[in-house]
Amino acid sequence: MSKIISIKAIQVLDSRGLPTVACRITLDNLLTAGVMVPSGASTGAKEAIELRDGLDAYLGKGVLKAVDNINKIISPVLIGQDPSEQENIDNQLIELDGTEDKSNLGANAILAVSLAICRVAAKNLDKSLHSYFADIYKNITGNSVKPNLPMPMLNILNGGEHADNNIDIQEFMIIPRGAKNFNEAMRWSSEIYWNLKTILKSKNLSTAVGDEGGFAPNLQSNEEAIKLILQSIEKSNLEPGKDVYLALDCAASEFYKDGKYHLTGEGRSLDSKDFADYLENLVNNYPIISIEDGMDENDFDGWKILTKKIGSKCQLVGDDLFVTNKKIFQEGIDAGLANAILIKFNQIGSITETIETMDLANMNNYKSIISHRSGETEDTTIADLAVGLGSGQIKTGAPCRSDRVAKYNRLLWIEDECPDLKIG
Ligand code: 2PG
Ligand code: MG
Repeated sequence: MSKIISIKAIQVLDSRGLPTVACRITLDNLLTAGVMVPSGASTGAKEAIELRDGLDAYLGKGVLKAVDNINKIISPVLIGQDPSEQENIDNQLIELDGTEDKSNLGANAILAVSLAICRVAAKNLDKSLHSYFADIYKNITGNSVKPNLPMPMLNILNGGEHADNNIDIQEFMIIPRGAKNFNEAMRWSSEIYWNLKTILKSKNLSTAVGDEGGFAPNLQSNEEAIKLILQSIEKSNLEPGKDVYLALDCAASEFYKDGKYHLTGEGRSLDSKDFADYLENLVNNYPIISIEDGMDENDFDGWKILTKKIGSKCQLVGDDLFVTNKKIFQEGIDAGLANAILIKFNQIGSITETIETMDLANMNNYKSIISHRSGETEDTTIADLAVGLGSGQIKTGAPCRSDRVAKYNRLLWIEDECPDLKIG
């Protein structure tokens, strides 16, 4: 048995230039592994708490308190322990924190340690991180998963909180579903992305990018964004609705106020029923096969209307709605809300809980998508997580910006190393 001899955290920067937590763990055989945690902008209200210092430095966004919690509180407890005891270690971290929302030590502190434990344990067993994730899924849940390569969902046009343009819907994604493998999926996506750039330029529209690498032009409407993407698919000699499909993340909680969905870019406000009609109309007219957070996180009646209306023909994904939280997700399942869940490990704050939530999805026939955050680093853990847990889908931004591309590149390597893995 190998033992942990050191746990060290420091403050590093994420893709927005804001601080985040990095953590490195060393074993007695001197194997070492490190991770960095991501950070969201359009966060769900019930997410686990990301500890921020609130002092002058970094406009209040420093994470030195979380770093200190790792170095001074967590580290002494875990030194000497066996890193292959993932569930046990995560439970100790949860207990040490002692709050429902991890506000004491910080979800950013706890997750950094939880992920670094996975990485160093996998290394110690000389296993790839993705096959190690498949193993611990079995250990934690008693169920097996079939690893595969995820179908990428690439956010090539950004709006909402992720861009300074007038588009209300946060993410317009392409899904290269007709591609025979991950490599081809990425080639198509890159070509579509570049053709979109050419089209935007030819219309004198901005080609500056948003937080997730997608273009962020000012447009007349959400529908115009969809049309531009369809043009770029065709310009790539691909067929929308056959080779390539579309997905949206409305992040509707961001524009829901006083019972109305305010599409300020289009100058109109809709109630839940009308907004569900609006989305149904988009699904009927365009090859949209997935809509995330199509309703506000507390508008359960709206979610029911939407699920009833288009749940049989469209993947409806709960992100802010479920916040990767097993308890909240179970309530949503019981109420019949949505039919898929977005999995973001920093919403809940440990790998064990992430896996438990994922298992709940599998047990209830909800689809799952492993997801990045809008604030990312070069850390590629989610690529391995998507493969190991066999989620079949990943969303990690545009094929642009190293913080996004790092994940896709890791998946290209995995596909090369594991030719038996199938996509989707
Ligand atoms: C989302 C995410 C990631 P954020 O809403 O799905 O795309 O954004 O990390 O800002 O919550
Ligand atoms: Mg979302």
